[in-house]
Amino acid sequence: MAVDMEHVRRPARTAGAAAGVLAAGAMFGVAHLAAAILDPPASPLSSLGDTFIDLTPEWLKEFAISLFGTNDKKALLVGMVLVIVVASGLIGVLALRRLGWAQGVVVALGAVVGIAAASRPQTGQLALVPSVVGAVVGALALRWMVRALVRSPGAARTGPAGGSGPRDAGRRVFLGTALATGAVAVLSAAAGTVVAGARSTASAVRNLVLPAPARPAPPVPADAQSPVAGVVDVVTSNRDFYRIDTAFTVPQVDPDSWRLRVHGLVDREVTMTFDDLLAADLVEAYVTLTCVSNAIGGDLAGNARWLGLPVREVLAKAGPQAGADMVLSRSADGFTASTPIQALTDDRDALLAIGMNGDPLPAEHGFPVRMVVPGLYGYVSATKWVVDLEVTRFADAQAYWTARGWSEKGPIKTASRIEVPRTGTSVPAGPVDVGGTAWDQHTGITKVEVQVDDGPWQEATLAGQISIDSWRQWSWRWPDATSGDHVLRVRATNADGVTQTGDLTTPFPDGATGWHEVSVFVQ
Ligand SMILES: Nc1nc2c(c(=O)[nH]1)N[C@H]1C(S)=C(S)[C@@H](COP(=O)(O)O)O[C@H]1N2
Ligand SMILES: [Mo]
Repeated sequence: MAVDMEHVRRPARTAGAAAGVLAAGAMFGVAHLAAAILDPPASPLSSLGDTFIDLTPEWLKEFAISLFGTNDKKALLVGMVLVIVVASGLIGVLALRRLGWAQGVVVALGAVVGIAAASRPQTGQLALVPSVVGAVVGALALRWMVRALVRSPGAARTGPAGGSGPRDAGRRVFLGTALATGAVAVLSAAAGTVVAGARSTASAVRNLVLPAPARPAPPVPADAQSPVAGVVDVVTSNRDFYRIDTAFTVPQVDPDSWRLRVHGLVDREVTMTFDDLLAADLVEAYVTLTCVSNAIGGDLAGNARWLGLPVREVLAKAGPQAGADMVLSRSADGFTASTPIQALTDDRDALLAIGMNGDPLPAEHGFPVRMVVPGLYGYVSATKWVVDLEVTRFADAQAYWTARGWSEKGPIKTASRIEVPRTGTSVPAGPVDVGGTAWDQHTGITKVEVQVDDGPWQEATLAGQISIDSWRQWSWRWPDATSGDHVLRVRATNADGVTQTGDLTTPFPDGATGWHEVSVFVQ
């Protein structure tokens, strides 16, 4: 009897699981297409991903970033798909015994995903609809496939000795329903992607012609690039620029309907349009952005030429009131950063940027408008897709990361790294060229030193300085590397004469400290 049951159930169970997974595919595909038509950010996978990111506890996020780096979103996507496949497979198996319950679970899950979508800041009033429509289609597809399975006498009701004729016929019916469901899943997902792509800001980014700056950036000195081959480009291309944000899918903000609202502790509210920005006197400046999560020697930093309107001019129009000490900037997707008002009103080039290295901001770097503030880590200043500035007080409001325990103030710490030679590589004995990059935005770097093993600190040659807001490259010739294992260490000194500390700390809560070192083998 037991053996018999095994024979009866095993194929049906697999088929049930397959039906569950296919139904989920149809559910997500149809919901994606419906969202692309009604409200693209309401697509279920992206709103699930965004919700997951916002709910992730700090330790898990740190762990994910340490494991996957800037591929954390791809990793999350793979993880979500795996969870959905397993869960829907189980629902499919449940459907073999309790079809009604399984359908109920599908519709309930659709409602939960719909609620997640509707609670995202960038979705509109119809955000619940796509997931619910998808879930209804998924539940119907599940019913259709499971009915075919259960009706096929060979597959579900009789043992292996049962007649092969009816069993094959039943299987064919099931296969037909499964194929049709799979086709619905694939075609609707593909159509949704095409429609969402057509509605994206890609063409707006392409078609935007940037105005000439009223105040161009001074030219890059001819010697700004370290002469050592292999050191990063001193101006980072838009393609190579690191990307860090909480957005699972890149927010699509239409420049024509973009508005920046300035409010809070101000004498008068100000609203700006994108055309207002284009018509303003724009300035251009080289500014190096750095992420607070950057590890010692890490690559979460980039230097670009930004074009934008000084934030202080917009604030001046609104007239900040006495007592305000912070500006809470908010993005279209609900991210917030709390920036000391001082850094936005002094004479530095804190910008509402619309251009990056001569091009409109790429969508993933904040199109159409982002903030760039020299000297502060991105999490407290560099809001992409910015739509709102609230003049307020640190005592009255928290921002996305500060509410999660990161420091309220995020001045960038002096940092330096060795880019050549790379750690773990071997180099020939004799003279070895060493090079890298150091930064202390809005103060500037005036000295870089290198140490071999426990020898004396030796002064490197600084490359030309683009601006005190940009990083600065350096080079040093190791005169006579002798064969064996060696450690090279670097430290920088800023224009205030303060040398970077060698004390090792983690990025949390306000940025890592410590000297970068590389281990090399000299042949
Ligand atoms: N809307 C939005 N803006 C954001 C973030 C974000 O998550 N959402 N992350 C900030 C952080 S932590 C950093 S380091 C910088 C990174 O900017 P980039 O991706 O252009 O390099 O963007 C900042 N601006
Ligand atoms: Mo960051």
